[in-house]
Amino acid sequence: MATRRDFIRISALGAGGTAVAWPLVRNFAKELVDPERFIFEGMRRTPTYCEICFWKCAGWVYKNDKGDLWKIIGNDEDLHCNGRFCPRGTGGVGMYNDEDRLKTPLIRTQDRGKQVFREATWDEAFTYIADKLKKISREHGPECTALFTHGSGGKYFSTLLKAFGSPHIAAPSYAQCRGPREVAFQNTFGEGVESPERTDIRDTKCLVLIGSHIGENMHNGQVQEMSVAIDKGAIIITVDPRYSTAASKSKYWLPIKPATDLALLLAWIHVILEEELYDKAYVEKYTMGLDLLQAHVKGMTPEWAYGITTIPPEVIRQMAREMGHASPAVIVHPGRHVTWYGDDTQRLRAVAILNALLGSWGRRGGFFKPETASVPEVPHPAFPTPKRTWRTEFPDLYRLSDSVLANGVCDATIPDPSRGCNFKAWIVNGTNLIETLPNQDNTIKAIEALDLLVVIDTMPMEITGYADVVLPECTYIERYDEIRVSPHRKPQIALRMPALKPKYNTKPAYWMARELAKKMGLEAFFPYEKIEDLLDWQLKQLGTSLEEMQRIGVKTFERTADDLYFAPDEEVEFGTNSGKIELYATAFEQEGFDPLPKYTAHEEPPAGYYRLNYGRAPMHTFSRTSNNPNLTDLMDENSVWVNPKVAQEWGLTNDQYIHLRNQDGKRSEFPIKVRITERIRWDSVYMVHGFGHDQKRLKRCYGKGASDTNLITKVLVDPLMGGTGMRGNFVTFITESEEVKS
Ligand SMILES: Nc1nc2c(c(=O)[nH]1)N[C@H]1C(S)=C(S)[C@@H](COP(=O)(O)OP(=O)(O)OC[C@H]3O[C@@H](n4cnc5c(=O)[nH]c(N)nc54)[C@H](O)[C@@H]3O)O[C@H]1N2
Ligand SMILES: Nc1nc2c(c(=O)[nH]1)N[C@H]1C(S)=C(S)[C@@H](COP(=O)(O)OP(=O)(O)OC[C@H]3O[C@@H](n4cnc5c(=O)[nH]c(N)nc54)[C@H](O)[C@@H]3O)O[C@H]1N2
Ligand code: SF4
Ligand SMILES: [Mo]
Repeated sequence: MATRRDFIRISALGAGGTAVAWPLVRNFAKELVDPERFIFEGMRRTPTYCEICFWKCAGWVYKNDKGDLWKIIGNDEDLHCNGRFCPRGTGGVGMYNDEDRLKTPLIRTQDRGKQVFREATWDEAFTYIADKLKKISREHGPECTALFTHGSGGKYFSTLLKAFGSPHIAAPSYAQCRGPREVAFQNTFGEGVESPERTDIRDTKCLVLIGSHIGENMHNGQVQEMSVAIDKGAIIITVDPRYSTAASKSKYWLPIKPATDLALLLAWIHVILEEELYDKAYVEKYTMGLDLLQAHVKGMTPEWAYGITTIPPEVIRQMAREMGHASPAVIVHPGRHVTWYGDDTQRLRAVAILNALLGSWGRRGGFFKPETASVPEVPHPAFPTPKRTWRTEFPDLYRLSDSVLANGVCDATIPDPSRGCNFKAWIVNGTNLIETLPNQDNTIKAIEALDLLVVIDTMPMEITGYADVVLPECTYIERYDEIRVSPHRKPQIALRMPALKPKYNTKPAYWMARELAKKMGLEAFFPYEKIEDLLDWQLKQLGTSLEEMQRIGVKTFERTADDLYFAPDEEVEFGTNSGKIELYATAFEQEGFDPLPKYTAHEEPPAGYYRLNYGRAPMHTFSRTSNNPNLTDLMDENSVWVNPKVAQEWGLTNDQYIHLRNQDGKRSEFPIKVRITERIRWDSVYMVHGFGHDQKRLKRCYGKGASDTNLITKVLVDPLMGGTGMRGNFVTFITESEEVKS
């Protein structure tokens, strides 16, 4: 059997086609697929999928009689949204209308960190980039180039990078988001949770949310299914140090002491085993390691956990019984942004184990088995084989990671004599790394060491200020993109096409990647002349066509097998080492990690400091929507939530502007408004991520609110897979300051 590390090595290289010249895919349905027909011939409705967040709901863009953008609404056929967009999705109109958008390619002419750029033609910009990349490749090897990407156009730049000879494609959705969850579930069930999550919320009888703040986290389908479940009488248990929107809809709210969840989870496992609340037939048939687990959690009683979590023992027992009674229609939700305290993979392993004991994996009301349509890749020459990967620079670290780490690339960019190669060029597509990666000083240090930073974005975000070349992308409303395929109860595809011509001198990512490829002699990897030809070729092989998809937007296929849930007594081979659900993770043991999760205490805030907690607001997505005219109307700054007891101690009043300073002396760049509320524990403060922008070109949001990233200087890295735990930072209040507003 291939070891995990072999698997990582193979997958990092990617599987290319065979090395022959491929004919161009072209002109299959020329008249039918021309987008100009929609733009100019008065078609009012064009399909899209939303780019405001990564739930990727499919919808319709409507124009008015004059041909101006009117509204964006959900597509009724879409499994991600069921015809309804969230407030951010309908506010997508503002992304198109934002007058602060990037308008033309820019090339840096002066100091980094300051936006001193000259306007350039596309050809100049591409020539500049291609020349630099070729030089870097000659001097250091193509592997010294990395792509950071979060968003649809990433596919095309990934092809370009692989064609160039680099395997270094990193997404912040791994090591800054759901990486630990995927590693934990893969090593328990042999499969990850994926996106959209395979949680069967609509049919669940008991939903346990541990720091998963659905309702503020507006991932559409989940929010809708949670409200269906509530209507059907499901019990919701929310574990959160903050009284979240989800907590307000819950039967039970457990205001846990932050950073102690793993103790609660282990105590729940203890009770479920001790009181025999687990699904015995399921556990016997499908799992391995029960005896070892039983011995492991023997002393981890509710009384033990009480001292750690502050949750009373009788509450811990009662919740375990609620879960046991609902089994197998119970979901201990794995969450999504799970990079909290550095032991996140182990915390998510405890979540996975609980679900396994309750028999919820593969069961109605638990976790279903999703199916995904597969879109054929256009045949192209084989990608060259890279000679090095980022792993060479991190021998023996993060052995369970199966993706390139954004933070790893960042660290390996900072010059270090012990490293064979440092990264020299970054291409950054659709990710505002300055706000996205923790420890901003580190990110900036890495950027300062680069020979080339190319940023593809729609807005003049913080990261564009550090670029050598800025390539302005048109918004998702003005472009085609790859066909959306995502795992769901039924396989489904969705089309995004331009509803309007790109504003200003902006272009889609697929065009940029192909033009750059031409300059670099790599056009064989993009064997089509027009994106419409590629899409039509792909869609025809799925039994549809571009013409049909332009009319219907979303197409649903039947499942290939009736296996949404396990059939009674079904024999199942799980994709783990043992072929069983591994309560005891053998792959962890092989790599020298704890095969069963252990609780270790985390650092506590020093006197006068409070744990910095952060999360989402329903009307914004990260830092990307803070300047959106429609969404700033709904919320234009964040505030810091402070417990009344703490506010009294510090003499804070509601709506007062203060600064925050963290344990390393880092002060928030801008003042933030105080919100005094019982909804946060006395040991923490809370703020919404994505505010406190320091780019003056973002006229609506510049200086509004504070940035959590600014204050996250301490990073708790997960030793198993390199995830960046961000919740180990503490802040205090600065009320006396010349910059305080009121
Ligand atoms: N401090 C802190 N850090 C975090 C988080 C947190 O809560 N707090 N959350 C983490 C999580 S869970 C995640 S998933 C990541 C998210 O990280 P990112 O995806 O980097 O988040 P955004 O800040 O929205 O940055 C997106 C960038 O893409 C640009 N953009 C938007 N649309 C387009 C487009 O169509 N084309 C192109 N080319 N660019 C576009 C935006 O202008 C913006 O610059 O952040 C992680 N980092
Ligand atoms: N509106 C909106 N929705 C979004 C996004 C967005 O930007 N805007 N982003 C999407 C993305 S990419 C992601 S990854 C998800 C993230 O959303 P989730 O995965 O749901 O949540 P997290 O960001 O991990 O956690 C936030 C919650 O954790 C609580 N918390 C903090 N510390 C602790 C602790 O020690 N223990 C416990 N039990 N709870 C704690 C906070 O109080 C808060 O309620 O949201 C998605 N949905
Ligand atoms: S959940 Fe909202 S923002 Fe995200 S893709 Fe769907 S409509 Fe867009
Ligand atoms: Mo995320």
